[in-house]
Amino acid sequence: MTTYSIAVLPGDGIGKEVMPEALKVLKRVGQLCGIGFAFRHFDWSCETWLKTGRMMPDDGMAQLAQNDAILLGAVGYPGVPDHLSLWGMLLKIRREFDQYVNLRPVRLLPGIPCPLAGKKPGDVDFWIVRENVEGEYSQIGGRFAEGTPAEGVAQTAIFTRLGTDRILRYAFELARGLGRPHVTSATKSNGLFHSMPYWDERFAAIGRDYPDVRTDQYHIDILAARFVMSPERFDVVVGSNLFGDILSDLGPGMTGTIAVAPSANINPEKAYPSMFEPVHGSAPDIYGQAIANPIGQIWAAAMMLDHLGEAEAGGMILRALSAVLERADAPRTPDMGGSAKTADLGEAIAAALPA
Ligand code: GGG
Repeated sequence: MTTYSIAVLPGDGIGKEVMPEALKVLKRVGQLCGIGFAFRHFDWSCETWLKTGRMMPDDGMAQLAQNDAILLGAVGYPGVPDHLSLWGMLLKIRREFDQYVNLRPVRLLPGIPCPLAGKKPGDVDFWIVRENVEGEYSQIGGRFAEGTPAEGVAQTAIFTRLGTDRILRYAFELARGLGRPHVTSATKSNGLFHSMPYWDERFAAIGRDYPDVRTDQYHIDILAARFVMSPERFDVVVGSNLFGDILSDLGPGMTGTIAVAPSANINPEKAYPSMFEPVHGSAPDIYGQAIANPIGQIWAAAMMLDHLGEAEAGGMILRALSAVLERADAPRTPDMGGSAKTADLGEAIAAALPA
């Protein structure tokens, strides 16, 4: 039996509430498929920052590096400036483990009221490939002329040839592998004078290596509108760090609730552990009520299994959560229009796995 060492970081807020449900489902699927998990728990969070001034200990990355994968909940909580908590843990892990691909599915699941009129499961089903370690997310810049009428800030975005080409290539390979040879690029080359014309240039260059893959590109503003108006036209959408982040909240928002959306931070070369998390954050407004939807965390665990080469087990989880949502009497958390508790839904998904 293969046993995987999984670093478990619930993090902040509802991350602590949804993580136990994902572990419950993983343990059950592990029993069914003969997969062992050694969960190593880390309680690093904004509470750690308040006590120590850091999100994780000095040897935190070395501790994480010893695992096959990382399962993360949420990062950020009132009392700690968001940019410090994010850069102190989430973005630090993405960068130092070169998890340059952020893969996020946008899929309308059964049984969830969809705000887009007339759409049913199958109509909205595509992938967002977000560049995850450079671009607009940068610590380069600073304040100038502080305290004077000329005060301002500069924030620099970085697009390297290596970083741009490898994410574009990943998107093309994904589209080919899915048998849906179509890649859409998110750009804004009419407004961003340097970065986005370069992005477009590299998109065209990499695209020439994939003559079988159809391409199109939209400025981010009209792309957002097209997401809402005609989501069925998309297969794989590739975007920079910021554009991909925004689109991958918009996408799940269009499917009724962002709480179901997972996110895989992948180092495709497997030189470092990859990290799997729900798209959602720590949701302090509902933390403590035990009503958070655990599906994003559970689906993230399924993506982790796919990455580890356990696609059969990952597929079982997806089928179980769809089967639960298809039931009229399914426990639904408030974001899905019900009044169920987090654990009720997690339990139902674990119970829907084959006996
Ligand atoms: N689930 C992880 C989490 O807390 N995400 C919230 C967030 O703000 N993420 C920013 C990002 O993905 O760049």
